[in-house]
Amino acid sequence: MIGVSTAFAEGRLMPVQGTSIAHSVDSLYYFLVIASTISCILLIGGMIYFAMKYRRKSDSDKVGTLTHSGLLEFTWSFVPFLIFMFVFGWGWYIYDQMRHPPKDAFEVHVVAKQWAWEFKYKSGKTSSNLVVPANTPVKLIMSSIDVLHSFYVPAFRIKQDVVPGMYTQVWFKSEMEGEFQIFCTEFCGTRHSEMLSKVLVLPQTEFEKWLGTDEYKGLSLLDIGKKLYTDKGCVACHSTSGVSGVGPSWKGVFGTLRKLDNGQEVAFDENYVRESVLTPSAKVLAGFKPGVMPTFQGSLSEQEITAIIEFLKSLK
Ligand code: HEC
Ligand SMILES: [Cu+2]
Repeated sequence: MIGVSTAFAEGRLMPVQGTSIAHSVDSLYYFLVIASTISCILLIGGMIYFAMKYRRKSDSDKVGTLTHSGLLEFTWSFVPFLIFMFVFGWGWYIYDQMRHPPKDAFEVHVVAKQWAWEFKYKSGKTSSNLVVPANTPVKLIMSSIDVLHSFYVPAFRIKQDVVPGMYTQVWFKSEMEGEFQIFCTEFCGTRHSEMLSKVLVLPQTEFEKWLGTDEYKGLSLLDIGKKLYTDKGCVACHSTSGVSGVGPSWKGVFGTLRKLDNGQEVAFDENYVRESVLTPSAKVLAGFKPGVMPTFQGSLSEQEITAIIEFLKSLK
């Protein structure tokens, strides 16, 4: 994971610079930090120096006549003005680049919801991670189906609100292959902090292979569910035979009432499955330990969860 905390752990001041804009943003940021530090030293240092030098040493010290220097006042106003205008121009230049994606940018649709990201490609493929080719401009067209979210990739230095009822966009060109953390940076409810996905930047050819292969082509939801049951490792803990292992067996459970460890009873329905998969600790089945089942948040798309539900239904 490439977040701010890991940057510190690795002895860097900032997250890795995954895009060209990251270099520009960091340069501007460092300039501001250095310019502010110098101004602070000059100002506070000057103040302390003058306070010492001209302090009233004895009662007989007269309060001197205060005079005024037009040139001096002009200079200390005009020089900061020039610096501010310089920062403004520089910031504008970077911001303008960030706002305007190249015409030929590769487009991906992003759907934000409580509490997951979903990435939709024109080919019809959907993914819970944003998979993109390296060195290619990528434009994200984003919307939310519920509340305000915000799309943030620290390593790319891009951040954009994702708003229900409208589209917002952001673009980047990743110069580095690898895995980068996506955060939601707009508090969006209880599990806001779990709204995590990754950007996976692949070489062009590998990306095309990824995009071209529709791993579920021609499969029914039920077949997809069956495939995921083994591929995602549910099989290790959940049997379909009626015998419980680490987790409860799935045989004949759909549509029944389940007894939880807090004594409540809940219906084993679609929402229960969805919740169990995304946040296993929300409701724990009586007789089982919490914290054993990992969350599949970010590694199962909505379509895949639907497929698992269909598979569960089929296990009479
Ligand atoms: C490491 C073991 C493990 C794996 C892997 C695992 N689970 Fe679980 N699962 C559990 C345990 C233990 C429970 C019961 C405790 C709880 O409810 O958290 C459980 C509970 C559930 C429940 C609620 C079950 C009920 O009978 O009320 C569902 C639904 C579920 N898991 C789905 C899945 C799916 C889908 C996968 C694969 C994508 C999966 N699990 C992978 C261990 C696992
Ligand atoms: Cu969010």
